[in-house]
Amino acid sequence: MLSTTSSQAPHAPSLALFCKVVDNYGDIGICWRLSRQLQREHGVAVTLWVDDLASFRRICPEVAIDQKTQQVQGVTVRHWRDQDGAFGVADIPDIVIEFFGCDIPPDYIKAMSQRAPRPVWLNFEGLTAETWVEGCHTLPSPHPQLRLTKHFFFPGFNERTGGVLYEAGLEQQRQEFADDEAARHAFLAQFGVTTTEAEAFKVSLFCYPQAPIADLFAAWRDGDRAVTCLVPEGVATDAVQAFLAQAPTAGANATQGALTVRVLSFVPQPDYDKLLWACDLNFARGEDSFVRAQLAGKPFIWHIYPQDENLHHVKLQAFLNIYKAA
Ligand code: TRH
Repeated sequence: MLSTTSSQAPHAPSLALFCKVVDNYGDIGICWRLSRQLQREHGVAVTLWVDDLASFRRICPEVAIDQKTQQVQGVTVRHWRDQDGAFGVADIPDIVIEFFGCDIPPDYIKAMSQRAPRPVWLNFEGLTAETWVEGCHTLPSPHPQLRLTKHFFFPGFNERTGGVLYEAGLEQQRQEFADDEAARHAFLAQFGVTTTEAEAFKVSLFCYPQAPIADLFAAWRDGDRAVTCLVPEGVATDAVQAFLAQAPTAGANATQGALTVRVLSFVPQPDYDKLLWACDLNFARGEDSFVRAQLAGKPFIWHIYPQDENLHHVKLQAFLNIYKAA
């Protein structure tokens, strides 16, 4: 596990984390979570290089999308515009992490090779429960020309992997929230959730566009239990729009039969945990929401990201194997 004891390093190590947003919010979601945790709990001076500030802003509204460099919650955020740029050894921190094999600028790598001591260089890979990662976690990958070695870091679900991100104090916060009905109601009320809606069976719905949501809505609508379904803006838009008979923008809501659907604005990342904690059932999708849904301790449905040649079936089965055994 990456985490849990809170300590301030006597000599704060410095670290640069490079994040390329390939799609959606998982890339920046994981990098932002890791950055904050390293800074808060381990006293690391973190610089987060990210190429897509607009996506970042959706999960962290403090981010300004027009700034080259900014401070956000103790983390230095730099807009990673391209592979150009001249770097010297003074620009290189103690640790460099590239997320998911994103190529960091060549001149930066050259400066890394000239620094004494050379930085620790990690490639932070994607999360999977497949067993092959256990043999690959921490493997070295020497640079073909320079005196530099990159090591693989594979997150995972056991001690032979790098674990998952899990903040100190998270369980206590979750428990306090669970014990505080007024706090839960106030949290939901900010999205317009009424007392009646809050007393129904509450579901958060974060899925990919392929999910058969129209059928799911029809089943809930015709069921005999009141259901409140909370959907972040931009998720399952066709089915939500059809149900609401209006644009699925934040605040839009409608009730048909036993089902109320309500669209929420995207919430800042720490509030996404609260949303999971406040609901009775959660639908999660990419790596990060999938882990957070588990940490929430509530029943969840994983709408795993569909991949070519049904590769996601292998990933899903690998997870089910360890989940059933646990
Ligand atoms: O956005 P995702 O679908 O991202 C995924 C993953 O990156 C996956 O690896 C990749 O293959 C796939 O895209 C293409 O789902 P994920 O990983 O759950 O990330 C969502 C992030 O957004 C997570 O950090 C939680 C955060 N979030 C908020 O902060 N506020 C919100 O309101 C919501 C709904 C999510």
